[in-house]
Formats: sequence, C-alpha cells, structure tokens
Amino acid sequence: MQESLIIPENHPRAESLRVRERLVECLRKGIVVEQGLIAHGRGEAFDYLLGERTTVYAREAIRASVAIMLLAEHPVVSVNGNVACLCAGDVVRLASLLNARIEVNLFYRSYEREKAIEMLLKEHGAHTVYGVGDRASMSIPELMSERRRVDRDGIYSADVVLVPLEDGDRTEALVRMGKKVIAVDLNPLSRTARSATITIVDNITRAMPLMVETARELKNAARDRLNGIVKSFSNARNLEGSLAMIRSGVADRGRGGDDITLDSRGKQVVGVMDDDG
Ligand code: PTJ
Repeated sequence: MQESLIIPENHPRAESLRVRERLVECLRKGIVVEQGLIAHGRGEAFDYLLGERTTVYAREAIRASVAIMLLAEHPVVSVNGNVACLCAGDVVRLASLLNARIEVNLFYRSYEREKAIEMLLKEHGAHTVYGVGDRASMSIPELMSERRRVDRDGIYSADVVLVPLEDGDRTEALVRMGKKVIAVDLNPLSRTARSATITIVDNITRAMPLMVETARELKNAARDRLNGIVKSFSNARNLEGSLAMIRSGVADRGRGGDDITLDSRGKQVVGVMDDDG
C-alpha cells in the first residue's frame, strides 16, 4: 500500500478502495497482471450497478454451486492472479470443506507467477497446488490461449470446475468436455456467465466467504437434498433475475431512491428467499 494513502473507515467506498490497494500490492509482488486491474475495473462497474450487495439470486447460485461441488467426484477450484490476491484464504478453506483440488490456471501465464501464486496459496494452508510448471501438461481441446494448459490430475480429469473471473472461451471449452462449470462473474451478460452451468453474479470478495459458510452448512446434507437444490436451479432464470436487479437498481437510484434492505443477520439483501433458494 502507498504509505501516503489513508482510507478513512467511514469513507463510503472504503472497502472498494481497500480492495484496489490490495490488487496494486499484488501487482507489485507479481501475482496480479496489469490487465487484472483493468478486469477488476470492469467488475467494479457492474458491482456498482448491482448496488455492491449480494442479491438473492447470487445466494441461490452459491447454494446450487456448493451442492453440485459436494455431489462431485472430482471437483477443482481454478485460481488466477486476481482470485489468489483477493481470496486465497477462502479458496483454501472452500477446497478443504468440499474435498476439492486447487489448480493455478493463468491467462497471462509465466512460471514466476505460477510459483508466486502457489506460494501464496501454501501460505494460506494449501497442501498440493496443481497446474504449476510441468504439471500442466495436458491441453483443453480447441482452446488457443495459455488457459488451455491444465493438470492431468486437476482440471483435465475434473467433473466440476469452479472458475472465478474466467474468459468465455475456456468456459465453453470446459462445458464441451462434459464438465460442469461454475463461474463467478459480476457481468451477467458475459459469454462466461451465459455458458457456465451455474453463474454466481457477485463480487468474489463477497461470494467466496459465503461459499465457505454454505459449504459448512451443507457439508453433511443428504445427497437427495443436494440433488434437489441443484435440480431446482436454472442458470438462465437466475441470470435474468440478476439483470432485473441491475435494471431496477438503476431505475431506483436514477430517481434518487435507495431500496437496500437488510436480512436477519444485518447483511444487505434484496427480495426474499426460501430455505433451499
Ligand atoms: O491472472 P490471469 O493471467 O489469469 O488473468 C486474470 C484476468 C482477470 C486478467 C483474466 O482472466 C481476464 O482478462 O479476465 P476477463 O476476460 O477480463 O474477465 C474478467 C471478468 O470478471 C469480467 O467479466 C469482470 O466483470 C469480472 N470481474 C472482475 N472483477 C471481479 C469480477 N467478477 C467478480 N468479482 C470480481 N472482483
């Protein structure tokens, strides 16, 4: 963090400013690339339109995602620079609760970045980190970017892959390989959001801790119950809901209104949700 920068606690954008500082620090450490800052800016714009809160639709998608990962035989969490920087600890906690493997997969790939991200994940308690160096010896068919390189024991053989901040090409390619893909993307219109099996339209900084909380809650749930949660989920319907939130939020705030409501735990939510979403 720049020594001169003090973020007052009561600044309305304090959290958002702290996240920016963290990304800049990760850029200096070689974890995040310059392009990652641009990608984050795009995410911030969508987050602003969503009211910077976790909607009921995101909660429903988180629940379905955790359920599908608990039902999976070989779930994998894919980690890029931004994800490692913003939520390494939650990635490790989530993977441990879901019995999932963690794989580094970068669009702007370099061995130094792979190692830096592996080290960060290990500092947060990860045991084995897949996809680093020669481990990423397999290729996702029909994919040209560096993201095609995957670990035989990780993404290549996974049945469910969690891909926060992903590009559309790899999401589509993974789906073509017959995998279930969970995306976290603040843009409900992106190709990633549209082609994933489940899309969580939320900021990863809010979504990942909620995934951990939900994994703790559902970890011992019966398979029938988990199947029920997955079966009742429709990604198309959920994305429509997120888009409707953006539309109504923009209309409300355009009129100077503020429709934020708090749930029983004091978290900002909108709408009402049943037990299983
Ligand atoms: O670390 P690397 O080399 O793998 O590169 C990572 C980036 C993020 C640079 C790379 O994956 C990239 O270029 O991503 P895209 O194609 O720009 O897609 C990023 C998507 O994530 C966009 O749709 C953003 O709206 C969204 N996004 C950005 N920040 C967040 C986010 N979604 C959720 N939470 C965020 N904090």
